[in-house]
Amino acid sequence: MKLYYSSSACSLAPHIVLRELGFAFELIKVDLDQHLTQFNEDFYQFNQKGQVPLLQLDDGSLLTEGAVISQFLVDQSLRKDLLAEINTAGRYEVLSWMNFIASEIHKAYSPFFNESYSEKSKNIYSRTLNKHYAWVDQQLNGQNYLTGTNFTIADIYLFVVTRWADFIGLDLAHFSHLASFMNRISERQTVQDAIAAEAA
Ligand SMILES: N[C@@H](CCC(=O)N[C@@H](CS)C(=O)NCC(=O)O)C(=O)O
Repeated sequence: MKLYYSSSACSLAPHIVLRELGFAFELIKVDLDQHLTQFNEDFYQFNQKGQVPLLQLDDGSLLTEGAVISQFLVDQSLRKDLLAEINTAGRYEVLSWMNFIASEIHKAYSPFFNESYSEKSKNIYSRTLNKHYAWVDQQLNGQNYLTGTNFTIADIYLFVVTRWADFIGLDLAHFSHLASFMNRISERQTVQDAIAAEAA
């Protein structure tokens, strides 16, 4: 398998999932501004959306959308702790989080990485993020992970997008349960290995 990624982008989530599962994979770096892979290939020829993550399977087929790639990867494995089996309540609880993170949190960061947004617009998105994180912080009160005691792909995705708060100067320190969660996830070896590999 090949994972097309950009350093510290949302592609870090399926990257961590690949390491958690112990799958063999190749990382292909993409320059999102130039739309070029590390081999100087036009990235649009692989993904017309021009976005990472993109997963290429050994048979050449392609899969986009990070939240779905993470689900797909776990479903190829025997690990049921990262995402419970189909038709179990636990699975849909995790998927509900995945959808919330993708649609409400992940995309609320996008304006901060786009120069065409005004400061006024960014302030609106800051307030939106604060509102969502206040709710997330409450959910993490008294539990280590989003769904309770079990580490799942939703925790990985939340960790990856919440790292961006530092990059954009969004202060989340007052959300103490969230801060503990971020420390907890950052201590995992797979997370440290993925971040180091992307920084190399
Ligand atoms: N809906 C996509 C969004 C992916 C996305 O936003 N990727 C960003 C990096 S975090 C990207 O490739 N941005 C470049 C672009 O949109 O041109 C997903 O969840 O996988």
